[in-house]
Amino acid sequence: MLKGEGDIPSGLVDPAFRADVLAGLARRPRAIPARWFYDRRGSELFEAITELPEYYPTRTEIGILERIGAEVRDLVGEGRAVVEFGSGSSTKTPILLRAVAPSAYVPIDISGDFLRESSRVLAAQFPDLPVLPFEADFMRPLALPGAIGGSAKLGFFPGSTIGNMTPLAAIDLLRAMRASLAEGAMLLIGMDRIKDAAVLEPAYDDAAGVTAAFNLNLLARINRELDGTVPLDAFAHVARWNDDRARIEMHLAATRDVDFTVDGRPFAMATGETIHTENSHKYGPRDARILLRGGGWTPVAEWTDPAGLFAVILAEA
Ligand code: AVJ
Repeated sequence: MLKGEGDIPSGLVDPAFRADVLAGLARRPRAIPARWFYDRRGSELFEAITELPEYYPTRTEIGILERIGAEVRDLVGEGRAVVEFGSGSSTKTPILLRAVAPSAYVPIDISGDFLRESSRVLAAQFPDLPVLPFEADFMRPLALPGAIGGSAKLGFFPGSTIGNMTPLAAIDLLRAMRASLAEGAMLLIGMDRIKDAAVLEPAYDDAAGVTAAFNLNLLARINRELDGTVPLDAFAHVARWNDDRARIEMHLAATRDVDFTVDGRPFAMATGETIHTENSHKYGPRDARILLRGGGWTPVAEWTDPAGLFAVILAEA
């Protein structure tokens, strides 16, 4: 096939995806950022992951949010502008918006398509709430829309998304959020807790193979969008707890010696060699508070589920 004749014309491929994949496959250890999991199929597979019996974080965090609404409202007061980092979850966001009766809702996402779609759904559910989607990279400090200028902000960063970042990057992000939300801001953040590897590993390597399919879909995306020849049957999903760094790591491990090309460039991997595709850092109670303080936030309250699997923390700037 000639370049550009695939189902996605090469002109529409995100140049940052190409750059990250080519650089990530060339470096040692090989690694591709987890954000590239989420094409259409990857997003569907992630939705399926959140419903797996082994994957406790989503249902546990929703349970906590449903329980703490009145307490959060008492601590943050009504009428703040809720600023969500990410385009919002159809289940978690409405729980918070109903609890704190905000003056406006501002979802921030780098992907305009997801943002517009989820904003439309939310605006229909909350007809009296100004919904102001903001297309931007929230990893950097940003100037929020002038329309919400006056009201104090409540940042919302659920899902343990912060766990995808190394502690250094997580602290940079927390500082950027503090700068974006400004004086008097508060932040409600979800963080997954450290627990037994016997619970963590199955959550990232489920019996039905959905997480394996999610991981391997990255290779399918590379083949489709970057004119790749990666043989998917030469790779296995690996999820392992790295105790030293307190994180689950996902890798794609070559099950035989394999050669392939991506965007015309040749790569060779030996049996057992891996591509590191995701980190999911976990934080104990003190770890989480130190991380927040490192990012310029003072924890004011925290909640967990009865088993202590997951934490939702409220902090102030
Ligand atoms: C969306 C980053 C929170 O780390 O648990 C789930 C992604 N990867 N299963 C997580 C994920 C594999 C998830 N986050």
